[in-house]
Amino acid sequence: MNQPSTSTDPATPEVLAWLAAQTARGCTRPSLFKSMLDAGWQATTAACIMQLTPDEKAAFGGLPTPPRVASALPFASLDASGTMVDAGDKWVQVITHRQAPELMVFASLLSPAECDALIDVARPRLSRSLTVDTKTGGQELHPDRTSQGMFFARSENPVVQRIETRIAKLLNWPVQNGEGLQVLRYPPGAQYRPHYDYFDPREPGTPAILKRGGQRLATLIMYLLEPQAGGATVFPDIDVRVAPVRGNAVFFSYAQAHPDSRTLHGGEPVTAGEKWIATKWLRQGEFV
Ligand code: PD2
Ligand code: ZN
Repeated sequence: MNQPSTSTDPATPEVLAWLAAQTARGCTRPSLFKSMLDAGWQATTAACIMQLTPDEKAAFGGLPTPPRVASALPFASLDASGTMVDAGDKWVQVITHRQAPELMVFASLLSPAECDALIDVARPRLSRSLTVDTKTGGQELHPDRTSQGMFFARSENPVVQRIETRIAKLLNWPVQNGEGLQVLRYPPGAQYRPHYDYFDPREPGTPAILKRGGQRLATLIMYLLEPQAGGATVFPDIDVRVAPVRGNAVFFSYAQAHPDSRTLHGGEPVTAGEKWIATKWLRQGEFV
């Protein structure tokens, strides 16, 4: 095909008609792109006319790759439709998205089999949940947290490893900067009163905690088993309530370790059945 040289908008009716005709006769997207390059189009112009997705740009080659800008916070990159995120081994649908703070609810991040696999391994290892004591940097029993819990080591088994790799891709954050998955079981009556997940910089124990990978920057709570009633995750400052639907997950990040982050959140009491979750906290640096 010929490359027109005079038009200001390269996506002329002639080019679009040619693209449509090639597509109709079964030409694949990569070969269409290559034909445009062979015809003398600049790669960036061809990519623009074909409206290549970021994945296509990376896969087709010939395009300058934008420098990887280190992000200060974990974040999920939405596709062009604004509803899906590439998590590597699957695409994940975003069913709620809010800003200030950045908060997303993902549908079916985990499969039922993955939820069951985490529960099965965690169950015999549960004990009454501890809270980090920011006065000393140690762990303490806390009445605000009436669940039972355990921690997986990072990459502890193939299912944990697969989920961690998926989360790293989903949130653009290295696996090494994540704490091990924490699994919590809430029997009827158990709850997690509203709190912040970052470590309070004013507390004397915080410097010791931060030595293991710096501050927490973001939280991903994944629902493994939904209770028959109760157990929503609530964000009182922004009036958000997330239903604990099995397989779904809520993500939020906090640029400041301060209440201005508006990330106060809690788990409402379970009133019937059991709620199980797995939480992944993401740190600034490598968590050791
Ligand atoms: O289970 C919850 O809904 C919940 C609420 C608040 C979990 C956490 N925080 C957490 O794991 O940090
Ligand atoms: Zn929390």
